[in-house]
Amino acid sequence: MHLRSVRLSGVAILAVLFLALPQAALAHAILMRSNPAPHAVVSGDVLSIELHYNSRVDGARSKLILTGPDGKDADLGKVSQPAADTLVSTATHLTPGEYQLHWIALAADGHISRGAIPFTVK
Ligand SMILES: [Cu+2]
Repeated sequence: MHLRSVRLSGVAILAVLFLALPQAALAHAILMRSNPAPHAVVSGDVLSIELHYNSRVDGARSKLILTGPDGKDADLGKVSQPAADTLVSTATHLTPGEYQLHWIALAADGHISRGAIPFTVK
């Protein structure tokens, strides 16, 4: 029983690899680096947000949402693109506390990916 499940998971891993490879070739958007970096501590009430992906992203169909210390979500609105693989925005009126920057990005291959960056305003 144990051997059988090990073999099954080996097959499952191969299946995942075969499914994942063509998608990687189609450039699904993966976040490479960001400002703020995850778990960064920043100061001031204005923050420049910059997200760099591994592929082209569609800024008009991507979204940045900031969850504040009060737990409320704020859509950061228009996202600009100084480069095809970059999303840029600005958060204002920040008060000290814990934040989560949620991003939703539409890649050139039509796939949507998402993530969250926790950071602190001191
Ligand atoms: Cu993809």
